[in-house]
Amino acid sequence: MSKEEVKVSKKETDVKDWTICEATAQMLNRARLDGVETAFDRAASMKACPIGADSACCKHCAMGPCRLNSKDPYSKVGVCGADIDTIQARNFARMVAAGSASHTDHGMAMLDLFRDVVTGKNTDYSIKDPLKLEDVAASIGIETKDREIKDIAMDLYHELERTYTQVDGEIPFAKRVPPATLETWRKYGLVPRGAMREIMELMHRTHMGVDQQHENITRQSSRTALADGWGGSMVATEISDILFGTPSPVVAEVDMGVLKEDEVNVIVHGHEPNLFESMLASVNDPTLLEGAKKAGAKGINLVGMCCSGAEMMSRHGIPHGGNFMSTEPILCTGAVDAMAVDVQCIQQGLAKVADCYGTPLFTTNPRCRIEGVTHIEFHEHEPRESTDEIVIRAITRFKNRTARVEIPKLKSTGVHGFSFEYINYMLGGSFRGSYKPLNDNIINGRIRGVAGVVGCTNPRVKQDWVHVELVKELIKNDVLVLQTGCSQIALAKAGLLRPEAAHLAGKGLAEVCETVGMPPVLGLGSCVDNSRILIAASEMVRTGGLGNSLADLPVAGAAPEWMSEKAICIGQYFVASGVFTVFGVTFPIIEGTKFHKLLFEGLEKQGMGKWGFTPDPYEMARMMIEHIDKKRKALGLDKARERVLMSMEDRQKLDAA
Ligand code: NFS
Ligand code: SF4
Repeated sequence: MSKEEVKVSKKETDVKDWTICEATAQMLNRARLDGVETAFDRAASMKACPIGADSACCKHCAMGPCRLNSKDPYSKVGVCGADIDTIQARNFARMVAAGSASHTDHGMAMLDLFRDVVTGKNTDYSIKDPLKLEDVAASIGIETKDREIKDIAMDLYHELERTYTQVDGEIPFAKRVPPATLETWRKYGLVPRGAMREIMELMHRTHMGVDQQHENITRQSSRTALADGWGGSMVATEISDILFGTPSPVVAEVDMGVLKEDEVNVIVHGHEPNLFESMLASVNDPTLLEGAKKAGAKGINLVGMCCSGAEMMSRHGIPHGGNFMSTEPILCTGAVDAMAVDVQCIQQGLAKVADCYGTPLFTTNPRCRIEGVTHIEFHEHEPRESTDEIVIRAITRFKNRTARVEIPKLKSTGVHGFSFEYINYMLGGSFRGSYKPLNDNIINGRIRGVAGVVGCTNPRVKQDWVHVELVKELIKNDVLVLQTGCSQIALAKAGLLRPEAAHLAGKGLAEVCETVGMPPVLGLGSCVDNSRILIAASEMVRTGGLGNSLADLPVAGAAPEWMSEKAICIGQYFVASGVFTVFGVTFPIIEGTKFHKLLFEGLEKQGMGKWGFTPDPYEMARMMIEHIDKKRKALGLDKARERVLMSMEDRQKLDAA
């Protein structure tokens, strides 16, 4: 396509084909008028490389890069002789390694902060939830009775550090895994030692000329992924809860309409809650508020985006501006007076868009700098230095706003913050919480099963559409949906995270929602909070009546609009934990290859879960429900559901027959 043609086709595409998020669509039109380019434009003009999309290429050494034939994958091998299964398994493994590294490095940063708080080196943060601290400590065998919080905390720190640095043995949270699942992992050598060791070994094994057997590579991929789900991510969640508070339901507003024309708007976009917590303190500082007033603003409006945004929304009800694919468009409102980013999912394209609208963009983390962007480093021992400075710059920008301000008048109110602990309490409905009511409702068939719908948005598919259609389809069929990350934001915008959405649910699920007063879609927080889903699933096994291992549960997972390596890692740890997990958009493996068969069939035969793929939300729902029904049948629960869902009329018909 020539440049001219690209221009024409860009004009011809209706932005409504790119997104169902109306605020994002409005801003994409604004961007066009202003001649500003976003990732949506770039995705439309850059075709995905077909060989790369199939993972049929390797550039692990300079004898290559080697390209195999994706149509006839066994017709060729790489210069070293590597076949398609080796190449695909290695590429997949490296995605897992990168994803696991991202979550575990984030978790380790949280743990570093925790250590400094416990030793008194850092006094800017404190332990907000000592009860959770005791629970987590007890869950991994630390004595908590009659002990000082500080002593328990120090022991907990030392134990959890093993999640990363241990060279031999099993990571601490392996103690939380249902015994039958743990047995399977031990049998195949999948129990992680420490994340650093697993990631290192996986990188080693995928180097040119090392592991060249796709099954063996995949075992290490699973082990590395589990070091994320039951390791790095779980530590990130638990330590964040201990330091910043365990979420419980809170009402929050989502969508671009949360920006305020007459206030200084500060957006924090990224993944680490410590920066955001400090920003929350800065925007409430009387001196800075005074400064904002002097500049003519009514106040300072703090808004989150992506995952730390989802966490802050779940913990404190901080409004959320939108998910991943809205991070560039929101800048087109002209209303953003500063955007502070830390790590992960920060598109380099933000720099140019921010520049076009005179929005100061700041990087804050030593791990993430962007060419041409001002870096104001965030130091945990002096957190306010960075965030105060960013707020001051935002106030200055407010005073000198030149961009035309256009804020889409769209926002949706929902309930967020369903931590594992709260679900326990909510369902138990008493002082001593319990998952028994959830299990009972699954056993009696009112709830058919549970689905985790998570993950990114991706300009290769219509933003939010696959998420929303899939979730609607699932709840209509009595599947309770748990959500995290950008998916949760998509459904919040669509209005499904409120109790009133129960009318969209099937009869059985609606009845449970109405009795408990909960939405049919529960928002759990950020992507590292997928660990809450693992903990909830383990509790379902422990509570009883639904089998012995995680693989026995009538549950399924999905990332319908995924894009990141983190998502692949999450998928792999769900699968290795025993969950059927379906991805949309594209899948980086050629169908019909041995490696494809291993992921999509073989792992299940080993007592784990398996992968599934379809870009179509209705087909995705069908696959997940079919799997849930298969598990119900294996548990002998298939009859119960028919009984409970039968209407009076049906019953009479049956009697008459
Ligand atoms: Ni998850 Fe969070 Fe969103 Fe995808 Fe990115 S923000 S960690 S990777 S895009 S869900
Ligand atoms: Fe080619 Fe083998 Fe080198 Fe990969 S490792 S680039 S397949 S020669």
